[in-house]
Amino acid sequence: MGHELKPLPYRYDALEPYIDKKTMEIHHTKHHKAYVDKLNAALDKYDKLKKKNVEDLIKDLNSVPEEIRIAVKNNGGGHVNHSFFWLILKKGVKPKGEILEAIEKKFGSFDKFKEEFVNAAIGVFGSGWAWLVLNNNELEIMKTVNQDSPLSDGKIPVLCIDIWEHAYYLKYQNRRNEYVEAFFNIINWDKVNENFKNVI
Ligand code: MN3
Repeated sequence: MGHELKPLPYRYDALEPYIDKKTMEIHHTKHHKAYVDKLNAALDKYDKLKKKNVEDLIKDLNSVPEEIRIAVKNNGGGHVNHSFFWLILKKGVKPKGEILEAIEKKFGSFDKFKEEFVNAAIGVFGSGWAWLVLNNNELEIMKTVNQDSPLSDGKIPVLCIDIWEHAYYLKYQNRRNEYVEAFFNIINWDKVNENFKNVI
């Protein structure tokens, strides 16, 4: 059985015009699926590890045998990061609730938070992610490279943006800044607030 690619909880065109249907379809059915397939292939001979959920694998990479550790880090990371990312996307939800209060308290204002997050996202060198995480119950903006997950550093994701070119290139080409700006129209703040409240 192994790890599975779950269907998205919305249609591929649900985020138009900010993220186009074709990008979402390829991103989910090709890129995300490839991470799941390669994770399963890496774990094939490891019956005990196969039973662990992917978050637990990524939280404790040292428990993964060295010969498959990089494969699990990259493909397990790809699986866990995308599964998280899909759920924080939705059109037309305004920032709200406890997370908005916590953001305003930590960054001074929502606009200041946005500026810092946008700068982090634009500043990812090559492929990676920008995140809002909880680090010892403190909100923090961070970047990761490749498919590295904050979970491997003991940090809890609240919000993230995929900065791999496959996430935006069809529509935005080299204009990463426009993609990051558009992303602020499709953040599911209900889900982000839920992520936040589940931790604090
Ligand atoms: Mn991606």
